[in-house]
Amino acid sequence: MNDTASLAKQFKAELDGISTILIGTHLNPDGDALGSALAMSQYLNRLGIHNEILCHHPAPRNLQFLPGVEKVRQKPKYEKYDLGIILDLDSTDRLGNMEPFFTGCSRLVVIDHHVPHEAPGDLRIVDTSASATALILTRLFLALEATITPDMATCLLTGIVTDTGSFRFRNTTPEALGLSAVLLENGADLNRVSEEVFQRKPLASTRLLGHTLDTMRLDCNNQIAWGVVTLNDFEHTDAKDEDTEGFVNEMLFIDSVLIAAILREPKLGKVRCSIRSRGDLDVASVAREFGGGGHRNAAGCTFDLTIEEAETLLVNALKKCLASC
Ligand SMILES: [Mn+2]
Repeated sequence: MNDTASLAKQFKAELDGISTILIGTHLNPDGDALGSALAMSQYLNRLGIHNEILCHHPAPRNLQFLPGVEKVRQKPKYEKYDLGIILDLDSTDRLGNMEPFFTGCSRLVVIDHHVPHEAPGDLRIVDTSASATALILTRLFLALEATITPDMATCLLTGIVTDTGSFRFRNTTPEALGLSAVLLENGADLNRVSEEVFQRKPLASTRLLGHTLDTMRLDCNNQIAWGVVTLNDFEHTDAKDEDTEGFVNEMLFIDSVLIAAILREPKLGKVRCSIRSRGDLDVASVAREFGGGGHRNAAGCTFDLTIEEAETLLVNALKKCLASC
């Protein structure tokens, strides 16, 4: 906590005399990415500091309920900003097309919980043991004695709920529960967050899930399961890439499965993979092998290959990962 107090002081010092701030987060933003960015924006609004949020992709359907989400844009207003604050990412290339706007900022603050890749930033508030970036931000706001409004609390809780899988993953620490309770006291709407993030999806998504589970592949005595969603599957069901969110978990739920993966081909020559594992199996190292990253039990990477080529490479690496344990 002392560490938080000193980082909070340094963060406050970064805001001294600043009039424009650019807030950024990663490609394919999740609840932690957008929840953190929006909470930061609302904190800066209360301080009267002009701020904008940039993200390579717009907010996905299940995060459209987040207060202030209309602020997320793909283009900045000005040419140069005093300060950039990037949240929930470990390297600036995860900013996608937004990267040059942030590397052009006079100073850069990084707030994150991933294992660092490149360690960019003039001030780094990074804690790899934190369940979510939103949790680090909650700590920071409390240390700064900032008012956490109900909207900020809902955004922050969305980050914690998303990254802990509704308080089910092993990163659900006493602190995650304790700070979530604080956010509830500040007016966060847990029921709304759970329903919007996890319990509402288009028919096309469920149809595509059916097809993906139907064609699921298994290897190593059913300890590895993976699904492949081709461009043709997307077109056939009218589903979007974001509609495959959670598919990989459905495969990990199978009792024999230790590693699950989903490969999607949202366009030809581009393959996105999400990988999940149980226990000590480190799939982040597999993802890093292919230029991706993440956490031990939840990681991802992208291939500029055909889906068949990507499948061969990934499955071989997953088999190695399983054998090494
Ligand atoms: Mn996160």
